[in-house]
Amino acid sequence: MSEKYIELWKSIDMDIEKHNILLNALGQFYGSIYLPQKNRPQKMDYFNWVVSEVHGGRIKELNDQRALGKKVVGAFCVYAPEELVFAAGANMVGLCGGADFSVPDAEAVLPRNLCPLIKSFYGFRLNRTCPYFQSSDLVVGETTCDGKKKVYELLSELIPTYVIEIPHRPDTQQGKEFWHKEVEAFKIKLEEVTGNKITAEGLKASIELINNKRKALKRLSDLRAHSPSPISGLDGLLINQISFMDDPKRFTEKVNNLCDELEQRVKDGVGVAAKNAPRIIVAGCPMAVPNWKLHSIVQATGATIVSEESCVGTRYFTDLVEPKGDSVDELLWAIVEKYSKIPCACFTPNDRRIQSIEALAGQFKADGIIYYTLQNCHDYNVEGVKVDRAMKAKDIPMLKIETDYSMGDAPQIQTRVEAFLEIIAGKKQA
Ligand code: BJ8
Repeated sequence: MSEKYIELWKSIDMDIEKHNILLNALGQFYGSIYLPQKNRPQKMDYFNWVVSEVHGGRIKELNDQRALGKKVVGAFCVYAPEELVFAAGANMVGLCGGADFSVPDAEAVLPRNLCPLIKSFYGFRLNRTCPYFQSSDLVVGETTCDGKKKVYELLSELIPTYVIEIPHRPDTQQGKEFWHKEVEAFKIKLEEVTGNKITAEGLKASIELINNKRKALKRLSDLRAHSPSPISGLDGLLINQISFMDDPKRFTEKVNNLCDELEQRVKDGVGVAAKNAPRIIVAGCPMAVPNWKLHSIVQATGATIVSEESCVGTRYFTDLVEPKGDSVDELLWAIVEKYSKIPCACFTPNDRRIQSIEALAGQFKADGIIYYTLQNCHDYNVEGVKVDRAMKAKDIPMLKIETDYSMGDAPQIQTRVEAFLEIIAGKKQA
């Protein structure tokens, strides 16, 4: 791939040499984790292809459209209202923030004791190895956690950055009104950047586009709830990750094609793990590409991850925007309603999230929860205390893992996961 796209990468000012090192490492990592999986659905071929072209074909597609005037908005968080971005005639992509590769560059500037996701994305912009960053005309950030909001100040020195202020008590009328003003201001910003007016008709169409994507992901999620699960946790995670990079219309169609195949597997009783394999839900911080660390460790033990209670997972697709009303303002309110239901740990209080984990544990017949926190993520780490209490009350075993993107602690995590699975096995026998 490196030769084929070299001119493209030069045109978006990438560090070609460093990027080659990243691409080689990524290819090997993917090959060693994903390709040896047995009994993968045939329709995963498309998603393998997307990964192989994630720094090539998709970047060409975005830049070909940019040449025709279509802007690219890069984002980090599921609170960035993508319906508005598409209604403004732009593309939206998730920016790289899931790899250890860029962390040393970030640590040359930022404090080391910061969340790896933040260091990763800042490092990717600094070292110019993320083609999505390099293709973005605007980056949209949000005031969720303190680390992110302070790093956006530094990021704005490197790339045009717009920050949406997120109220942390969205259930109050005050919070909703505040959010509505922020969404309205973002709409004006998008119109300014793209030169396109957002109309009610355009917004309705983009709401439908993104709702369809969320519905397809929900359909996939519901299929994973079957026992045995017809698809592996690694593949489920990969599709959730790709949802932030691929063209939404094409992606939706491909996920639905995959779901057709999985429905047949369910009818035939075909699964990817042993029938009695422990069923695990991972709850916590999002896992951006290529963060496959925990899933690969858990899967190697023979257990199945059946769901991710995460923004790269259920928090992204559970609720839809209800396209109520015919004016732009009514539709903006519909967006506020939907987005304020996403239970990020930056909200306080955040009981909706605990209720959602309890409900998922029931729906997915989970044998246990692995509570996943990135190092120095105070919001998810502290909220883990309440989640732990709630799981204890329901007699659902929970293991807390706090980690970063390096593989240094992988053997310890594996040992802890194995011990956790023994507890689950003992409980099942009792
Ligand atoms: S809505 S989870 S995508 S903020 S892991 S950077 S919170 S210190 S990513 Fe998130 Fe939006 Fe919330 Fe979802 Fe900070 Fe924690 Fe790091 Fe995090």
